[in-house]
Amino acid sequence: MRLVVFGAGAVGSLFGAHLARAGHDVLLVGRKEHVKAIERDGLKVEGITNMTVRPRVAESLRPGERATMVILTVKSYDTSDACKAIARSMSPRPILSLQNGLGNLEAMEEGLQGGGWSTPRLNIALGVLNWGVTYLNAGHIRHAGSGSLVLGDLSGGRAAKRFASLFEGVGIPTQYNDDVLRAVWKKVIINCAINPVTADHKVLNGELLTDPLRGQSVSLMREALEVASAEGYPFPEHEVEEELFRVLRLTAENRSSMLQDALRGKPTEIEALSGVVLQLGSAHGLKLPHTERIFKRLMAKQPKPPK
Ligand code: KPL
Repeated sequence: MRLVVFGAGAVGSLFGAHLARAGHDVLLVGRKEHVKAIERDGLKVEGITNMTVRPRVAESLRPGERATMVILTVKSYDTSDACKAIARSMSPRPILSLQNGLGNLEAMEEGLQGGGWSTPRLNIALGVLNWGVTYLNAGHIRHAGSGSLVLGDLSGGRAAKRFASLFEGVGIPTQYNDDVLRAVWKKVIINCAINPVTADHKVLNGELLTDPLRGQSVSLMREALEVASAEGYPFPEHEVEEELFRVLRLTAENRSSMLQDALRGKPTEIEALSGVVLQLGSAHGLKLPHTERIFKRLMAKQPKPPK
């Protein structure tokens, strides 16, 4: 199958590698240095997965790009622009978001519509991935741990079922969930509890298993839980706490995506995580002191997203 992975960072490159190894014709769209390194030496994956593969690579999409399906793995703040470029290059087809944060669905619809797709929601599938993957350097990533991959469609759509069978076919265990927005919220809560703490203290995920960072992480989890519940997605606290520690154990040796961005001097996804949680919380009259404090600290440190 001909596949485009748009956003060849750590996650996009890993999915592209698995699909290419299984014989799919993969085009990875990414940044110049990564593209050049892969053209020269192939894409190297180490860790719990080891392989070197040679997918096709490009820095942008050509008009009339042929692809059966598209996997979107750009940072949340690049979603709308990326989707506009995709829609300008090809007619409507299944597109899966494997991204962090809230607001990606709306940004995808805006971008795809802006690029000319008329009812993009029917083509969009959402994915929730709890894997630890690190971008080591150009052409080289580490797969540190695998949690789960949950996919789902929005009302009326069928795209996620096609992605689920694609991934199962290449040996990536995938669950299909009828209420994917609930799964997105659960992941957002987990990311709000892990990513900002690791980026602020420059530590691996596993450091959050012990105090004092464990306490900070649980406080952030509780605040995000309150907001999720006010938004109509209530979760039993013990269930999310168990999931938080399960993800921390499975990805203990991993640098969270936010820490990786912070160390590379890139903008982080703090606005699509704690920032959106704070906005929604304030609309519900909720006080979120831990989230507010860490949001301000990380916003003060980060460069502005490129426009
Ligand atoms: O999603 C992640 C991320 O880093 O963004 C986790 C699951 C926390 C793995 O690090």
